[in-house]
Amino acid sequence: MSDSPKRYTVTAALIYANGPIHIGHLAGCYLPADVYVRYLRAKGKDVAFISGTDEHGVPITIKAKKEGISPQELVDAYHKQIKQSFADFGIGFDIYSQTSKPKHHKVSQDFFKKLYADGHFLEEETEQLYDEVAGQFLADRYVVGECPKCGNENAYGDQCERCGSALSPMELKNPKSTLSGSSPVKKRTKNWYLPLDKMQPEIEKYVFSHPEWKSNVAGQCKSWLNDGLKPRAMTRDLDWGIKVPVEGADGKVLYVWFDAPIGYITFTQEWAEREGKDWKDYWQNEETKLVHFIGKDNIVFHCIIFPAMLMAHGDYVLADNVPANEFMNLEGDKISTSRNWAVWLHEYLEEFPGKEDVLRYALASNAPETKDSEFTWKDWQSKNNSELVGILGNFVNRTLVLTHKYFEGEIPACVTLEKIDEDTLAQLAQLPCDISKALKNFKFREALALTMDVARLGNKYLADTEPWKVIKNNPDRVKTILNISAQITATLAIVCEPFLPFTSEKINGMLGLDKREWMHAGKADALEAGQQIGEATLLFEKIEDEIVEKQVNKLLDTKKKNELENLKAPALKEEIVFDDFMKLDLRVGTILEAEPVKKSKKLLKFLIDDGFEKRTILSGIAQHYSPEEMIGKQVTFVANLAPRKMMGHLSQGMILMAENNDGTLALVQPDKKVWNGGTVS
Ligand code: B3M
Ligand code: ZN
Repeated sequence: MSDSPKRYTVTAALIYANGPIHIGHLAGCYLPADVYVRYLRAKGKDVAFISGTDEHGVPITIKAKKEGISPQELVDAYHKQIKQSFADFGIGFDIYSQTSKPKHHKVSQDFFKKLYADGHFLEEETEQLYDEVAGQFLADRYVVGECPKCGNENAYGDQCERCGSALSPMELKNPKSTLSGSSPVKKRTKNWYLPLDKMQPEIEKYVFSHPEWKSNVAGQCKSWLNDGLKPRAMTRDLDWGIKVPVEGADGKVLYVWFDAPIGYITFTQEWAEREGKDWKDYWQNEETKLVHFIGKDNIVFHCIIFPAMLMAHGDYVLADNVPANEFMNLEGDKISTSRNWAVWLHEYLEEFPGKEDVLRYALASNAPETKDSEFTWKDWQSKNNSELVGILGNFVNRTLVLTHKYFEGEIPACVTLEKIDEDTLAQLAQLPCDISKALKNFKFREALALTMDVARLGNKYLADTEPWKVIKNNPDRVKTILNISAQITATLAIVCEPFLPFTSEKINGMLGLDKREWMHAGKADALEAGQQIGEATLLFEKIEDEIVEKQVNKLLDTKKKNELENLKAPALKEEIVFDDFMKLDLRVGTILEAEPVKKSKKLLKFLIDDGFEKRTILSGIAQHYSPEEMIGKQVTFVANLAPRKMMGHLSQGMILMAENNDGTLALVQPDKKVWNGGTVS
C-alpha cells in the first residue's frame, strides 16, 4: 500500500447490541478510530468511517431471554442508546447501522452464496453438543466449560476470555448448557465449513506481508498460524440470525462472525447510496486503504477469518492494518458488565455534561495501546486539572485575555522577529509534522503528548517573553509576542481537533475562525493579523476532590454489593445426634429492662421474665439494637447455659440471634406471642 492511498475505509468493531457502552469500549476501539478519521479528514482525505451494532449471535438471544423481550426489541433499544452515546462523545461515524436490517441479510446471503457456488465450503455432518432439556443445539456462548488450553473453567463455546483462544464447543471439557445448566449430549448435524487449513499458506502470506502491524496483533496471528488453522463452521443450528441461503439448511443461520464483518460492507453500501457514491471504490479498489479498529478479543476474526472470507470471495481488498488495542481496566479491576464494574458513557454524560473532551483526553492519554492500562477517577481529575486546565486552557486564556487587554481584541501584526520568536516559530512548524507521523503510525498517545507540547511551547514562550512587563516600555514588542501566541493558539485548534473536537471548536469560535485543514497548522497563515477575536471564556474548569470521591464511593458500593452477592452461607458444622440437641433448653422470655454495659461497645444487659423469675442476660447486640427498642420484646434464649461472667456481670443464658451476610444481627423471635418460659424445640 502506497503512503498516500486514494481513499480510506475505516471500520470500528460492530459491538453487540446487548448492553450500553462503557469507557473500555471507547478507549479500546472507538476513540482511536475517531482520532484517526478526524486526522485524515483534516488532511483532506476521502474517508468512509463505518460502524454499527452486531445484532445476531448468542449474546443477543441470551440477553433478550433474560429481559423477557424479543431479540429484535432488544437490539433496537440498545442500538438507539449506543448510537446516541457515540454521537454525544463526538465519534463521527459516516454511518452507524444495524446488522438485523433486511439489506444486510441480503448482502450476507449473497456473499455466502458466492462462496458456496465457487465450491469454497466444506459440507460436513458432525457431532455437536445438544441440550435435551432446551431442545436445541448449543453453539458458541450457549455452552461453557473448561478451556483445553489454559484450564479456565468458564470458557465459552467460541472463545476463552482468559487466554484469548478461539474454541469450538466440542473442545470444552465438562461442557454445561447456559440455557438449562444441564450436561449436553452429542447429536449429528450438518454445517458448512471454511477450510482455513487449506487456506493457511495464502493467509500466512497476507499476514507476513505486514511487518508493520502492532506487536500485540502480530503476536496473536503468529500463535494461531503456529497452531495450524482448522476448518471453521460458518453456519449454526440456531433460530436467531440470517438464514443459510442454500437447500437443506432449514433451522440454520449464518455464524455471527460470518455476517458481522460483512456488516462493514453492507453499511458502506447504505452510506454510499445515501451520498451518491460508488461503494465498490471503498472495498474493491486497490488504491483504497482498509483499516479495522477493534479490541484485542477480536484480532483473529479481523486478521485471519474475515480476510480468508474476502480472499475466497475474490473481489475485495484486504485490511492494510488492524490497530487493535488491549483492554482498559477500571480502578484496579477488569471492566465487567455483569458485575457493573464500569463507567457507562450515558451515565458519565448525565453527571458531567460538557466534559466530553475531558474523558476523551483522559482515555486517549492513557489508551491501552501496547498493554492493558487503567482508568482511575483520580487520574481523570489530575489530567483535567494539571494538563487541560493548567497547560492548554491556561495558555489559550492568557493569549486571548492579553489580546483584549492590550489591543482591544484585534490580533496585532508582527513587528520585528527576535531569536526567541524564530526559534518558537520553528518548533511550531515542526510539531504538526511530528504529530502527523505519530497519528499515521497509530501512535495516539505519543500524538497527544506532542499536541500538548504545542500548548507547552506557548506557555514557555509567554513566560520567557513576559508581555505583561514589556508592555509598559515596548508595545511593539508585545504586538509580535501576541501575534505569535495567537498563531500557536490557531495551530492548537487544528492539531487538538482529532482528540478534543469540542475544545477545538471553542477555540476556533473565540478566534473567530472556521475549522481549518491540517496544512495550515504551524504555518504563518494559520491566523491573519487584524482578525477580531471574541470573548475569552474558560475552556476547562478545575475538578474538585469531592467529585472524585463521589465516583470512587459509587464504585466501592458496587464492589461491596458484588461481594455480598457472591458470599456463600458459612459451612455447616459437624453432624450431631438428636440427643445432643435435646440437651439444649431453649425458652421464650420477655425483656423487662435493658441498659448499656459500661466500657463495652457491644454488650447490652437485659432483665428477662423467663416464666419462673427474672434473670440477667448479656448480649452482644448494642451495635444493632438500642436498649429502648428492646424493652417489651419477646426473645428466645438458651436457658440452661452455665452462667458466665462478662464485664463484671453474671450472664445467665444466651439470646438467639441470626447473622446476616453483612454482619448485621437480627433477633430470633416467635412470630406470635408465647407465654414466658415457653419451650422451643
Ligand atoms: N460483536 C464482538 C464484540 O462486540 C463482535 C464484534 C464484531 S466486529 C465485526 O466485541
Ligand atoms: Zn483459555
